[in-house]
Amino acid sequence: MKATVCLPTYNERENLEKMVRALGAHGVRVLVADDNSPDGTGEIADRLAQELAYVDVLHRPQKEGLGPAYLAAFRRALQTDADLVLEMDCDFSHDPADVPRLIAACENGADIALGSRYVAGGGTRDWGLLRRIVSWGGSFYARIVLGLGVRDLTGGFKCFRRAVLETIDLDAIHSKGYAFQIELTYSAVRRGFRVVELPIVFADRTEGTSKMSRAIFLEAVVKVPLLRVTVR
Ligand SMILES: Nc1nc2c(ncn2[C@@H]2O[C@H](COP(=O)(O)OP(=O)(O)O)[C@@H](O)[C@H]2O)c(=O)[nH]1
Ligand SMILES: [Mg+2]
Repeated sequence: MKATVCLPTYNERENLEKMVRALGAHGVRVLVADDNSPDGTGEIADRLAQELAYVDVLHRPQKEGLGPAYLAAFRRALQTDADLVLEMDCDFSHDPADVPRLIAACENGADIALGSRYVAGGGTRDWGLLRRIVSWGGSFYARIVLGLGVRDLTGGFKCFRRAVLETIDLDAIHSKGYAFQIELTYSAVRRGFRVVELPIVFADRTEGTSKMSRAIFLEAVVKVPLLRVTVR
C-alpha cells in the first residue's frame, strides 16, 4: 500500500533532515507541514523536496498548533493516491523504525494503527514519575469520559486507512493540541472504524524544544467532555 507520513514542524531545524532521510529508507512519501518556522525549517524542507522525489512540503503562514497543520496535510495527502496516511512527530520521540509495523497493521486489516505507550511492551524512556502520571492520567481520563477501549489517546504516532480520513468530518475538528489526537481517534471509533494499538517506546527529544503548553493541556481537559456532545 502507498503510505504518506505527515510531519508537522515548528522549529525543527536540527531534526528535519535526519528524520526525512530515515523515513526514506522505509519507502514512504513524506509531507512536511511547516508553520513558517522562524528557525528556517521551511527552507530545509524545500531543499529536501528538491533533492528527494518522495518529499513534499506544505507551507502554512503562521503557527496554529498541531491540529490545523495535520488537517491541512491530510487534505493534501487525500488528493494523492495514498492508501495510508500517517501522523508522526518530527523530534524522534517516535522512532521511524516503527513506521513499517504501523503500516503492516493497516495492511492486515486495522483501520487505524496506533503507536501506544500504554499496552504491554510499550512505554516512555527517561520520564520522571510526575510526567508519567500526568500522561497516563490524561489518557485514562479521556478513556473513561468517552467510554473508549483505546489505552493511549494522546499519542500522535498513527496510521490511518484513507477511508477513515475521508469519512470523518475533518471540517468539524477544531482542537489544536493533545485534544486533537483524542478527537481524531474518538471520531473514528464513533464511525465504527477498528483501532489496533501497537506498543512503542516514546523517547524524549534530544534536539530542539517542545511546543507543549499549559493552554494545550487545558484545552484537552475542557474539550474531552464536550466531545461526547459534539462528535457524531
Ligand atoms: N506545523 C506545526 N507543527 C507543530 C506545532 N506545534 C508542534 N508541532 C510539531 O508537532 C510535533 C510534536 O510537537 P512537540 O512540541 O514535540 O510536542 P510534545 O512531544 O508533546 O512535547 C513536532 O514535530 C513539532 O514540531 C504547530 O503549531 N505547527
Ligand atoms: Mg515532542
